[in-house]
Amino acid sequence: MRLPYNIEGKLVSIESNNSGNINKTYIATFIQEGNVQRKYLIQRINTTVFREPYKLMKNIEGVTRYLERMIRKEKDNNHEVLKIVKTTDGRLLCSILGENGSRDYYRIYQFIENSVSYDYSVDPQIVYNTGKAFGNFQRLLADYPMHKLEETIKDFHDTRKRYRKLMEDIKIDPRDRALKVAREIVFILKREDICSLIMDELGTDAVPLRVTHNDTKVNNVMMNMNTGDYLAVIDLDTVMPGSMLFDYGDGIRSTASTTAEDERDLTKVKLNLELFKMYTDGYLSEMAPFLTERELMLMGESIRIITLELAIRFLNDYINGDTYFKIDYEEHNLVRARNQLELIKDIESKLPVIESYILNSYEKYGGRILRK
Ligand code: GN1
Ligand code: MG
Repeated sequence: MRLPYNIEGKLVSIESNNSGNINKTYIATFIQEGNVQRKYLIQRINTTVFREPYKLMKNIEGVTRYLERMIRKEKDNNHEVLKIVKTTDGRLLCSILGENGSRDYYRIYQFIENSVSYDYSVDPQIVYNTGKAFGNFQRLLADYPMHKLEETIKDFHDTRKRYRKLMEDIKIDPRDRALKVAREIVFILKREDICSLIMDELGTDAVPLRVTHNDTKVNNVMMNMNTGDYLAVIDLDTVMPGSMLFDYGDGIRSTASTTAEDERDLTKVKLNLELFKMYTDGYLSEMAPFLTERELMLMGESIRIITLELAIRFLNDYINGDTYFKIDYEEHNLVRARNQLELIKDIESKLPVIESYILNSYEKYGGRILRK
């Protein structure tokens, strides 16, 4: 297969990369002039999940251009922005006829040099900088014209709808799996009320719509492998208007858990409070001055809400026969769901500590509401 790109030099290798639950990623290495090695990220977009890939790429182009301008304006020489490589005829994507007659959509990004991403890290500096990277991303995009953004996945973080969909699909139970997960379903049923906590106010002055990332996993920040600082936020497919609460909560869920989200040994699954604190400090060092009082008050709960949302999504996919997330084995989605439910238990037991730390950190980083 030949992709219509003018990349200088000689292709020396293409490797498949298994991170990410949705798109398929390859890393291509070229030898260019002066014997310099350059890497490129080739991704096939999952069009079952992202139905309108051109609109998605338009979002990414708009946001990355804007971020570049902001970084230059702030004279920030330490951080970078994801760079799209266009096709020979200037397009953001190329489409190719796939094996079964369907269209496959590919895009290429420049690999960010001297960078590394972590699926898991207990290094306080890395965790602090992960929170800072996502806080910085939100702060820089605060005035981005939101109307220009397409909704790449409708109702992506609508926890209420995610809950309702699970309940509907349980009734249909296409793979006869619901009985087996009765305990998990009851656990979720008991927490129905928190599913509307953010959603009921989203779009009001209290919980405003902001330009958000919506997939703030630890591995979506490329870190500088020499300094440990963040280099760039990646995986911009879900950049849409949303709440900062889902971004913050998801950042903690993914960065401060003591295990990967598919660890089977549930006795190991906990929220690491030290890492929670580092992430919170990093995030608030960028965003504290801009938060509303209600946002601040909901930050602790947001961690529980987004973890519940993920548990719901994984369990729903298991019940439906694993049609959304990539799986490596038969019960992968069930393992993920159980892991997230276990994490919720630990988050709940620590909520008072979590909430009081958020207020301390907020004051430390110049938040003003509490001093009124
Ligand atoms: C998916 O593909 P990846 O790993 O970046 C998912 C996120 C989930 C995450 C859970 C578009 O992200 O919402 O939080 O898996 N992305 C989409 O690991 O559904
Ligand atoms: Mg990702």
